[in-house]
Amino acid sequence: MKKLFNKNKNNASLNFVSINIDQETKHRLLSKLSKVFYNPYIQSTQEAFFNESFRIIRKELGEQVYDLILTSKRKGNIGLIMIKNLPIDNDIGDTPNTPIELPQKKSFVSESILAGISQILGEPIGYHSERSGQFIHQICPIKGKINEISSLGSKLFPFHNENLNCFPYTPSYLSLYCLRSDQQKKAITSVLHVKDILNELTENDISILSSKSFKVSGNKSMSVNHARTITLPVFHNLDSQNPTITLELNDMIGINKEATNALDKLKNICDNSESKIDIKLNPGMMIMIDNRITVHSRNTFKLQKGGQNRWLQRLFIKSDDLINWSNVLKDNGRTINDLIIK
Ligand SMILES: O=C(O)CCC(=O)C(=O)O
Ligand SMILES: [Fe+2]
Repeated sequence: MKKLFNKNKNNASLNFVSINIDQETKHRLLSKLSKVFYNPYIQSTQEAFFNESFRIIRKELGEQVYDLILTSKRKGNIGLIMIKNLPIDNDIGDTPNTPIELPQKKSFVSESILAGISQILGEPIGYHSERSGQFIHQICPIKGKINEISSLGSKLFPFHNENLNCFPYTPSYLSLYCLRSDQQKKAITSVLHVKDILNELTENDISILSSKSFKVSGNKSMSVNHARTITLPVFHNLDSQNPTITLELNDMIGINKEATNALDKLKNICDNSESKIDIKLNPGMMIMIDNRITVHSRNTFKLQKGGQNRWLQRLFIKSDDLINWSNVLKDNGRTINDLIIK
């Protein structure tokens, strides 16, 4: 089959940047960020928290690393940025038990790393119906939801993009920061570039998958019963060199037989792709994933007793101003009122 796009030396179209923070910078960041006292989980101090964390990162991350992230954003074709050896809080406490339970820890080092570095790419955003509108999400297995196919479970969470039911007001990036890995170190987050999916499909499949024939409904981690269902294509902007993707393998259904068959084929390609980048997140490791040009997944992992479950923190970022976000943003300029998206 003729390949539509050329691969890079990793045999994948995914361009990714990997950064290692040196020990001196790590200690400096820990010392400065330990003193951030603005609470990211309280409305009255959230803005001050975002400003303060960005100010410290701007100053202390080091010009080289800062510029590398900024340049990656400008290029627009970097699907994944990985940063290792970042500091976390001295005592992180137990993994939270509910999606909106706040961490027990006394400082906000991990939150400041997540928010400070993510702001190099754009503005943090939240969704009214998701996790009570919180910006920093605790990503860990939640009692009663562990068998759910979502970021609250521990079962295979197949390839997806974030918050498709709010399309086109979907995050441009999602950032994930690891505070605790699963004890067996089996959890793997995988990222796959849209071009590597397109390369495996026939012209006819691509044409079906570019039609508005795929239905998705409310996100499982939405805390309010969110009813919006949307029908959209899987592939967009195919006439450019930078196609984009909106896929949710778990929830999406084809609206007719042709669409269902094409989606099945797509699922098979994603599941068996040799071009995906597999990442084992360790404490102090952060990834920023472009939610427009890649899809991501996570495999099954084991639960742990005594507050020791795997624990990530997540933040959504918007950097895409081609659409008019102001139509759906609340007065704080950050919360998307998904209840009014038409
Ligand atoms: O647990 C992971 O590694 C990723 C989960 C996920 O897809 C998400 O939080 O958006
Ligand atoms: Fe996700």
